[in-house]
Amino acid sequence: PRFSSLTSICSTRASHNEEAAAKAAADTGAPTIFDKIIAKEIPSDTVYEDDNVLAFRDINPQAPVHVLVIPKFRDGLTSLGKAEPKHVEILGQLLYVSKIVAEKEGILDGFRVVINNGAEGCQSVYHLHLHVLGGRQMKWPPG
Ligand code: TR5
Repeated sequence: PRFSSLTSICSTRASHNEEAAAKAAADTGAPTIFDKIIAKEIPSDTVYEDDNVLAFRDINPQAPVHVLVIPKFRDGLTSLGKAEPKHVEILGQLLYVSKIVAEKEGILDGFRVVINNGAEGCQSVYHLHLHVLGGRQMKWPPG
């Protein structure tokens, strides 16, 4: 089957519990771990915050700089594939905050913004998020 080894393809997670969680991840619309991060019930290393957007360091960084940029109000945006016209403004804000994050982190001359979408795109958390990656030479094509 197409996704039989999805977890090993997509994940570099250290713990089996997290792997199990990732394997079970599906776009159910259920609350995610990011809700707890937004509510400050789980601590995160915040890089940027405003009324609509939160940016915090990825717990499993894939580059010296690896920051996640998320909308505070998911509003149906479990993934980019769920975007509708009403989301255009927040989508623009998320992209602009990615630039602010790159600037703050000193990587404006070379960085990458990634959105993983769905199982085949290796998405594991169903609350839209932009990965801002940099601080090393990136490679192309990505895996
Ligand atoms: O795989 P996708 O594109 O969905 O990205 C989800 C990202 O969330 C991964 O890069 C994870 O490393 C990251 N992640 C997962 C958790 C987490 C986190 N980043 C910061 N803090 C986190 N906490 C507290 N818990 C997580 N489960």
